[in-house]
Amino acid sequence: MQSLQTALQNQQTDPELSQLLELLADICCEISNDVRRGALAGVLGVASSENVQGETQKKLDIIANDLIKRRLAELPSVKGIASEEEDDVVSLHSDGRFLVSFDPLDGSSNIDINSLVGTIFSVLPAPEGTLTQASFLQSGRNQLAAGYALYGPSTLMALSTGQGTQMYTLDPNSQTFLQLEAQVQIPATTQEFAINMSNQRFWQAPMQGYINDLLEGANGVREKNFNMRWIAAMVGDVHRVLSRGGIFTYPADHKNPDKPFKLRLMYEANPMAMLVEQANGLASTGYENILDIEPSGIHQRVAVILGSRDEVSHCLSYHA
Ligand code: AFP
Repeated sequence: MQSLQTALQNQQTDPELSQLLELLADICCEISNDVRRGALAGVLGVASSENVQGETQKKLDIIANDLIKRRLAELPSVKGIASEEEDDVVSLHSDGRFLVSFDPLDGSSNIDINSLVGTIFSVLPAPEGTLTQASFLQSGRNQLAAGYALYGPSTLMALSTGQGTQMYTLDPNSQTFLQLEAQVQIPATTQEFAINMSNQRFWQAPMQGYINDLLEGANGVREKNFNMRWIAAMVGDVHRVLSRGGIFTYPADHKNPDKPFKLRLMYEANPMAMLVEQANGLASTGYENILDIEPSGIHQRVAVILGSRDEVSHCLSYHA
C-alpha cells in the first residue's frame, strides 16, 4: 500500500499543499491517539464553555481545536484558520498561501458513548491582503483540498485534491496513513437513507413527501424497501455513503425558527460535498448545488442532501 506522501507525489500535488495535507494527517493521527486513550487521556466529558453557536463544548472539542490551531501555526504557508469552535478567524502567517477551515471534532455527542467521531477539514486559496472573515467567503468550488479523519474501530481518512477521492487507513505501528482506495466510487443507486426522523413533523413539504414515499417501501411508488441508518455524526454517515452508497440528509426544519439549518457550510457541507462529488455522487441543498453557494458568513448553516447520484436526483425532483 502506498503512503499518503507517495500518493500525493504520484498525483503531482503542489509540494506546499502536500506538506499541509501531510501535517493535517499527522494532527489527525494525534487526535486519534487521544480518542483511543479516552478516559485515560482525560478527554471525555463536558467543558465549562459554549462555542459561538451556543453549543456546549466537550473537552475533546477544545483539545482537538487547540491542537489543530497550534500545529497549523508551524507551517508558514497557512495564512489563517476558521474553526467551528472559534468565534472569529485566526491569523497565522501574513504571507501564507492557504486558508484552512475545520470542524475539529464532528459528532462530539458521540464521544462519551464511545461511538464514531471525526475531524473534517477544507483548504482554500488565501486572497491577498489582511486576513478577515471575508477572506474565507469563497464558494466550495474554490477548495484546493477537502477531507476527514474518522476515528472508529480503525482510523480512516478520506481526501480529495480534485483528482477523485482517495481513502487511507492509519497504520498504528508506523503512525502513517496508507492508501486503501485510489478512486472511491459511490454507487449511483441505493436502498439506504440517513435522516434524523425525530424531526419529521418540522420538515418542509418536499422532504415530507420524499421520506413518506421511501417509508412505503415495496408497496408504494418506489416499489422497493429502504433501510435507515443514523450515526449522529455527519462524518460517520458520509463515510458509509462513500463506502457503500446511500443518501444522507439534514434538511431545513422549523423546530427552532432562528435556526432552520443544522450543518455548517464551511466546516461540514463544503468539504463533504467535494469528497462526494469527486466520488461520483451529488450534494445539494435541495435547490442549489452545495459547492456553488456563495457564503455570507463563516458560521453559515445550510440544508444538506448528498450521496448516491440517482437517489439524490430523485429527492431533488420533490423540490423542483
Ligand atoms: P456535533 O459535532 O456538534 O455533535 O454535531 C454533529 C452534527 O452537526 C452532525 O455531524 C450530525 O449529522 C448532526 O449534528 C446530528 O444531529 P442530531 O442531533 O439531529 O442527531
